[in-house]
Amino acid sequence: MERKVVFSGVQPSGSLTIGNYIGAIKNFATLQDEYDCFYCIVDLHAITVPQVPKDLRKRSLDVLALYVACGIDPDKSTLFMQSHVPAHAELSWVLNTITYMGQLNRMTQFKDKARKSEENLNAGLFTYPVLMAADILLYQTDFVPVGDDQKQHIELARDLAERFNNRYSETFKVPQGLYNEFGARIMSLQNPEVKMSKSDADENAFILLLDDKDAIRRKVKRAVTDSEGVIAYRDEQPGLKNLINIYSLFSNEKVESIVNRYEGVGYGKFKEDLAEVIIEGLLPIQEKYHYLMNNKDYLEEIYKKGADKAEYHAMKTLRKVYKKVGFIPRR
Ligand code: AQP
Repeated sequence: MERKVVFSGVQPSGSLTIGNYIGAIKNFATLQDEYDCFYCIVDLHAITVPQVPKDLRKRSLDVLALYVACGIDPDKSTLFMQSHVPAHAELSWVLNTITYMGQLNRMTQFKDKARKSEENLNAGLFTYPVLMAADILLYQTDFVPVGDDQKQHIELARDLAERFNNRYSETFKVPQGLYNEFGARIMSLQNPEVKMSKSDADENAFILLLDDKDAIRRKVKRAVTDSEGVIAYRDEQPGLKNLINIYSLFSNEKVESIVNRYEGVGYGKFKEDLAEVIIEGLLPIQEKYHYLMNNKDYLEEIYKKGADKAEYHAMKTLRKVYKKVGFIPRR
């Protein structure tokens, strides 16, 4: 029986945060024994906001090393750079022609990013979700493990697959988002109303997977809580609730048990312990990351092999699409 397909990607638009890890990457490794997994470094997406070319190259390799450091086995999963497989951009163009402007206008991520980069409101930022749909649909994907900030984009991918299938006959599998029940949205440490984001201008808002011990301790200490002074897990204390979530996700201890243990203890002690839990959780990832970054030949081998394999599958779909829309085959 054919295995079901999983696709997901991460932008090399900044150093990765514990939000990216908890919401997405942590689950990638757990899926690879059961499914055919494609994990992409979506560099084409990253240039929708200005990037320094040298940094982008470094970060793209960083994301690859972090994928492997977080437990993804390159012999089981396909790891590759999006720009190495031109079919992504090509399918994206075709899908653009069946996407309604109104749909893209409703995308909350576009609205948020447009607000932040008014001077660079480029068309790529607007059509970002169409490229994401192309990424997913090229691999006849069944499941897409992402944080819940991506729900609207997954809906668009489903919608475009159905629209294309209805217009030209069955071509794409209609994918499903795979969201964590718990931890699908880690919030900013400085403003618990917004999600933790690697491109946040305030570096105290996020913890990076590669932050050192001092930075982690400092950022947790400065995390915004409230003046209630009581450790409780409730919506009225959103900063604390987010910290308890992070504690639970790193320690695998149940929320209830954490709250009971810290009953009557001040925020200071809780934050100190939280910092240590995060440090301990990130340590093996950081060690493996540094080891891999000293073995760049190995990383190069992974992304080259990955691109060949990804391209084989992507081209199968793209050839079908080109035929259905009426392009003359080259041979
Ligand atoms: N705060 C978060 N909590 C849970 N999951 C999150 N993800 C991102 N932030 C959180 C998930 O991480 C995966 C990779 O995200 P991305 O790099 O493709 O883009 P993003 O969602 O736009 O993430 P950032 O960190 O906010 O990046 P920037 O600042 O560059 O826009 C996705 O599955 C996402 O859901």
